[in-house]
Amino acid sequence: MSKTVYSLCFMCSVRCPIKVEVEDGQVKWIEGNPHVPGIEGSLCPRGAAAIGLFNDPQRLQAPMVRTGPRGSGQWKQVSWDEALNLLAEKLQEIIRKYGGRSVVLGERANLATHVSKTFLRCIGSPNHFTHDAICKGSVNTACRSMFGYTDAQIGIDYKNVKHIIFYGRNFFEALEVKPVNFLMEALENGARITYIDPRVTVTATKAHRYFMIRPGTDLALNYALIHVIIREKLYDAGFVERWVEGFSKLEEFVQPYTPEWAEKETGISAVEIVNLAREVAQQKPHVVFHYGYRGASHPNEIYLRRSILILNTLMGSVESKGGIFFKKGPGEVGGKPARKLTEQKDLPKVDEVRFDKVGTEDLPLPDPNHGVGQLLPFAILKEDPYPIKALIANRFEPLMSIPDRGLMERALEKLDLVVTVDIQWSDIAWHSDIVLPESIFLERTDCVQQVNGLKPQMFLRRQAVPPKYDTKPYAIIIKELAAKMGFGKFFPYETMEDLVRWQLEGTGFTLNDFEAKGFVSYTDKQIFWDRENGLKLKTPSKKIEFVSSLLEKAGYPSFPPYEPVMPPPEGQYRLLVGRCAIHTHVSTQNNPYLNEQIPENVLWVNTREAERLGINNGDLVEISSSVGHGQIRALVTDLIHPEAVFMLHGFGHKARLAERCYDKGIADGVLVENRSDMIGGSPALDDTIVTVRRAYTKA
Ligand SMILES: Nc1nc2c(c(=O)[nH]1)N[C@H]1C(S)=C(S)[C@@H](COP(=O)(O)OP(=O)(O)OC[C@H]3O[C@@H](n4cnc5c(=O)[nH]c(N)nc54)[C@H](O)[C@@H]3O)O[C@H]1N2
Ligand SMILES: Nc1nc2c(c(=O)[nH]1)N[C@H]1C(S)=C(S)[C@@H](COP(=O)(O)OP(=O)(O)OC[C@H]3O[C@@H](n4cnc5c(=O)[nH]c(N)nc54)[C@H](O)[C@@H]3O)O[C@H]1N2
Ligand code: SF4
Ligand SMILES: [Mo]
Repeated sequence: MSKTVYSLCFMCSVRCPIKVEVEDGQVKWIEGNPHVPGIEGSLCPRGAAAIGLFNDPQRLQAPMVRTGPRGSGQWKQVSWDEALNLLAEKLQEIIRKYGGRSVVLGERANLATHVSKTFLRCIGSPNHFTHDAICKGSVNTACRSMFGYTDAQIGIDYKNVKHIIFYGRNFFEALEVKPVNFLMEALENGARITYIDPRVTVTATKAHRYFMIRPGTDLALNYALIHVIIREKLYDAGFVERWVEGFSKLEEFVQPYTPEWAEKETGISAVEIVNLAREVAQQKPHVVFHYGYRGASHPNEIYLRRSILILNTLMGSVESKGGIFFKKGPGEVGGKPARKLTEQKDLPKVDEVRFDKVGTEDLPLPDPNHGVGQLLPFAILKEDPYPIKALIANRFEPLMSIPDRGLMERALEKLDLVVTVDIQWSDIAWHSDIVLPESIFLERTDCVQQVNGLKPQMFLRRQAVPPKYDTKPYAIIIKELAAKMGFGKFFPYETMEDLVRWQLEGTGFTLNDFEAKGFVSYTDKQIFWDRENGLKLKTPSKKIEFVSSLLEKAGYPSFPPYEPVMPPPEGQYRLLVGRCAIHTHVSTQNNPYLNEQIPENVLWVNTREAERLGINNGDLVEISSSVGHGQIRALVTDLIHPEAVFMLHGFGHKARLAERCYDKGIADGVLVENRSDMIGGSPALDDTIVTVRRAYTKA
């Protein structure tokens, strides 16, 4: 029997729409959903490797309970009933002794996040966090400080862009299929790319202009760009006049930040800075300064992201074709979004301080919908604001994704209960007491994906094949656990299809409507708001706030003076980290196909520096920071700034049963210090200083 199923990829969390061909319960072929513009058949290498995941005997196959010391690898396979009974019992005991707030649930934001939030409200815990802060918290806060919208509520019209500027946004490697295809289309129509990174990435090689910037100095570049744009009146005066709050303060502030000043700080010539400002201004408002994700993550990140958003606003490229736009929800066309379990009226409210203190005076600005996950080890170790006793990790890997692995390991030791829901042997699963295996995305229907944008839509992940092993969808696992703890009524479904039907009630759409193409649209037309009078800004002033009431009310300046970045001492470097096209974060290194492509990471070292250190290409080097050390092979190259070294994130796994990637390369998180931009919420992942020397013996 063969069938075609429209679904959503989940080899990374971009969730590209896919078409899956199934024959006799086996996945035969996966391609991008041909009905979706910008996808039209395409997949990235990781999406294509999903078949390798489906067939991988090394993935989790049944619930497991630890029998030896934590991390020893001694496990007993148990039934779902046994696992969930044990978990319910342990949680109830902890809640009885320490209160619901002693339980933290951390997850990569996903389609079932509302299920997790519902569960925590049932048990009386405020402690839900997502990966968001660790990924792009400062971008989120910067967007709210300027527009009143989060970054997730803002999009980019790549297809019509005429010039796009990336600050370490490694667009063609750290990729999302649809935006890549749209930008390729724009390139064919003559669009230009400026790429700024201390390292020559694949994106740099596709750019029309590349700046090898001194690491950590992008803010200086931007202050100088703003200086030139204002001095030469290159900005969109009408748009600024109509929509901006605080322009004259900015004008005054950037006076001293000349291109000549920035040249000394950034290493980019003043002439080039002026040229860039003049060139982009010719294309306004179809110009995007990309606000980025992870590139250039330093403790003042919020101000870098704000400066990027200021540049977009000066170009008038807000709510314009080829600019950035506010995403439109179904309400815009009189429709209703899919329901979430958290909307249930009688669900208890929890009014307690969070473990990370987000929303209090200590940490007023990061988004409380996501929290600041990297603060978890500090909260556990210091028992501040109160003792944390249990961690549930779902689709999130605190040991590899929260910086400073040693710190997180010490924190885990203090917990009474560690539970992981995963699809494979991650390091956190390996260090858990109970491991609950989720069915992989090809094996499960998921909650509805509400996709807001120029056209609001809903997508659905549908089960393509039955689970190969004894696994379940997360929303079913939580429902069964909640039922055992007496909260079953807040989870009104037996199957995933029931839950989807419940979510769709009132939207006017049914499950069947997704059959034909895998998605439904609320409208056929793109919705742009009127740039004269129709921008529905959500800031207190209803303007784009260069002078930000959000920041200033919390006691932070809108334009802090620039603080120079000191070059590291000799033999020391700023450690930069990032992604490649072949792997997803820490998830795919054990995939049989992807592991074959890139089995371990190497350390990029600048050629001149390598000579000085006596390091040849391929040598084993010792790398150390204030929090950890390790050994890794050197890649000696001219393609990186002499003040920096670089390694791929995601290697150095320590779970023995993930055999292909076990102990291959090293984890950047062992070295990266756990320091954050405490205004915006992101960890400063590119800011740790490391010492590099040749290793004479293998550790
Ligand atoms: N293939 C693949 N694609 C992905 C992902 C994946 O895991 N794999 N993950 C997705 C996710 S969740 C995210 S957040 C995005 C991440 O997307 P990006 O943020 O584009 O990805 P990174 O690989 O982290 O790239 C960071 C770049 O910043 C550079 N950098 C470091 N310091 C500085 C600096 O001071 N200035 C400048 N200008 N650059 C600097 C680094 O050299 C590096 O090249 O990718 C998404 N897409
Ligand atoms: N040191 C350092 N830390 C970082 C980064 C970095 O570059 N360096 N990058 C940061 C960024 S941008 C991000 S977005 C985060 C990402 O952090 P994470 O979300 O922790 O990373 P992922 O690799 O996406 O996935 C984590 C876990 O999800 C599991 N998983 C995959 N699919 C499923 C599924 O269908 N169900 C379940 N239950 N589990 C599944 C994987 O097996 C893996 O163990 O990390 C951040 N942390
Ligand atoms: S970007 Fe690649 S891995 Fe991520 S969802 Fe799309 S096809 Fe899958
Ligand atoms: Mo991310």
